Amino acid sequence: WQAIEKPTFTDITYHQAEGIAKITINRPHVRNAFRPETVRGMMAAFRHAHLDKDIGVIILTGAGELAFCSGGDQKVRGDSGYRDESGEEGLDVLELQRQIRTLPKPVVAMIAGYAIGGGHVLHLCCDLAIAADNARFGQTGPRVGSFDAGLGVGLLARMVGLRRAKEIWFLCRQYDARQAYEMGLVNTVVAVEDLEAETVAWCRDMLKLSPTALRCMKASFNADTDGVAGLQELAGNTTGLFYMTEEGQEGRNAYVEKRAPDFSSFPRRP
Ligand code: 2NE
Repeated sequence: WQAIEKPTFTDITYHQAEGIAKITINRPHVRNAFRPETVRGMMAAFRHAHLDKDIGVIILTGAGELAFCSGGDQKVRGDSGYRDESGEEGLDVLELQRQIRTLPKPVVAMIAGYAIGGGHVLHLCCDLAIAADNARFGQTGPRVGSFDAGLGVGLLARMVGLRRAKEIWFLCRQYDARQAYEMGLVNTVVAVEDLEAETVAWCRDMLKLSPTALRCMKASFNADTDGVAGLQELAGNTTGLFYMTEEGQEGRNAYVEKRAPDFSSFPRRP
């Protein structure tokens, strides 16, 4: 897989090829911990991949083989949040989580090494997770004076069940790739040297499928957990499909042509 680099970010890299975008957290000296600039870069990159009609699937990963992501950078954590270069405290990571969850293309977490703390929550927000055999998973919040009681709890409990989710948050232990697979946290485990090839193979399989079907299925998986906001996301897709029908277009045409709409030729299907 020969990807082209688009070099516009400081803390991340963005590559693309064959309909696949790869967003890589590039701070290996801190096990790919994120700071405000990293989150801003990821959000811009996800937005770019979302809007790019050539992209069908997105991979999220971390640079090197030691970590996917180790969560918030504790060295820039101030007394009320994470500091950026200007000294301002604040992190848009919850918005990033929602963005990964709602953008209408599959997002695959490609995990070598640690997926820990807020990095673990990021992989939970992805649609699929491919783990290398050296991957390690866990939450650390209660140890370092933090927690993610939103998607970090809700998605985890849905994936592994309440007992396991409480264990993961209440004990802050680490779990290896095999344990993660057995809990339903990841889709498959492969040798670390095969990680990218396997992930790309999964992406290629998805790229052969109907983008509209995948888009609606992704929205549907969110709809039951996200209440009215989830229904809005799913319903937006049905409106988009309706616009593409002659029946939908008759309403617009009649308005523009200043006449009464004529829906008589459209069947009331059983
Ligand atoms: C990730 C882990 C288990 C890796 O351990 P190991 O032994 O492989 O590496 P080491 O030596 O701990 O780390 C290497 C370097 O990376 C830094 C370390 O401080 C070290 O730097 P030096 O001391 O050599 O200069 N590093 C690693 N993770 C970092 C981090 N998150 N922030 C800043 N520097 C980091 C081990 O390193 C570990 O447990 N890391 C901490 C994981 C953690 O607690 N993350 C924060 C959870 S809270 C969170 O993410 C969060 C939230 O709860 C809510 C909202 C937003 C974020």
